[in-house]
Amino acid sequence: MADDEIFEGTAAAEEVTFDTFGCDVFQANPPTPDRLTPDVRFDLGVRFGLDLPTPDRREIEVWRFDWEDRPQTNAWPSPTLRVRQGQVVHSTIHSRSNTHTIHHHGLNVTPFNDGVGHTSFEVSGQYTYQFQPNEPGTYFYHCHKNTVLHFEMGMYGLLIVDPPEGPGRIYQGGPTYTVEKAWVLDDLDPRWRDLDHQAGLCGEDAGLDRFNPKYFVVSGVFAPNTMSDPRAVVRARVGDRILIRLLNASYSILRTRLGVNATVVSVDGRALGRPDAPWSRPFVIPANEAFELTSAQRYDLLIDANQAGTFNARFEFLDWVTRRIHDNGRGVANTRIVVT
Ligand SMILES: [Cu+2]
Repeated sequence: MADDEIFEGTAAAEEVTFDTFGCDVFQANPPTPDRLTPDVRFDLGVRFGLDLPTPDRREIEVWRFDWEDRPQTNAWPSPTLRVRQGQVVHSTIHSRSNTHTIHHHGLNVTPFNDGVGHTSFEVSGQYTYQFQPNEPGTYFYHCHKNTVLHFEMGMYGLLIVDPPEGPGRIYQGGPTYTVEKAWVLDDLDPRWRDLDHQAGLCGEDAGLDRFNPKYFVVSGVFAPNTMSDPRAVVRARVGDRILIRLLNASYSILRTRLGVNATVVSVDGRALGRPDAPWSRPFVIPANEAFELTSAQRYDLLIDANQAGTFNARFEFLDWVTRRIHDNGRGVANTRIVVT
């Protein structure tokens, strides 16, 4: 199919200007180039209007993705995608109203499949992103249209790439784990819920430089419920080796303290000390020592559960400019690692 057929009726058929890569990007639903038979496939529909109850008895809306071809989770964050190194993956977006994309963050796929509208296209109907992950680790996917807003609104989910043999190892022949937990940290600003999909996209001042989060969340659980909710609390037995996949999906600097020694075995989907990266090696963060992740960063932490006990995990959400804890010091979430 010729390019002008694929993009007929969109900006691509017209004169290419600065706006073509700004606020008037290509909108298209083209066939996937070099399409293969996938080893694994996901169909994700765009969803709006999920109102989550907040601890102060209000509600806050999130946008998200949910399964298109299997029972809905009706949950947030969006479903976790799990694949294996070397698999051909098809991840299809179903975007019924407006345009959106799926960017599989950190996988470095081909530009046509990267889901970054400004360098490829936004999807108004459906498009199948095709890629083949070659580094096991922790990733995430998110909408990359008017990204600052759509990501804050919640259009993201975790993406895990296992080694070829499946879950249980960091990489092929690498360290093992027996218990796994994802901690996905986020902070929500109610004011941003009043903004339109396109807000700020074409140069107008929508106030996207002002971010004052009021709610602080671990894997979909609002603090302070994070101390008891099983989505946040880690449970293990003595002798287990716990893998925590920590993603900073907030717009804060995330300062974390764990009450137990943890070894960082992977950063941003790249395992430390793997055979093809002999210049790197895992490193230990001693108990109660703070470490910081900026937005979109991931640490994979291994913890040896060698004694029974309850170990705290404390997350502080720091303002980028002032480095103070958000919401007048209330921008904190706590949870626990319970070893029995
Ligand atoms: Cu979007």
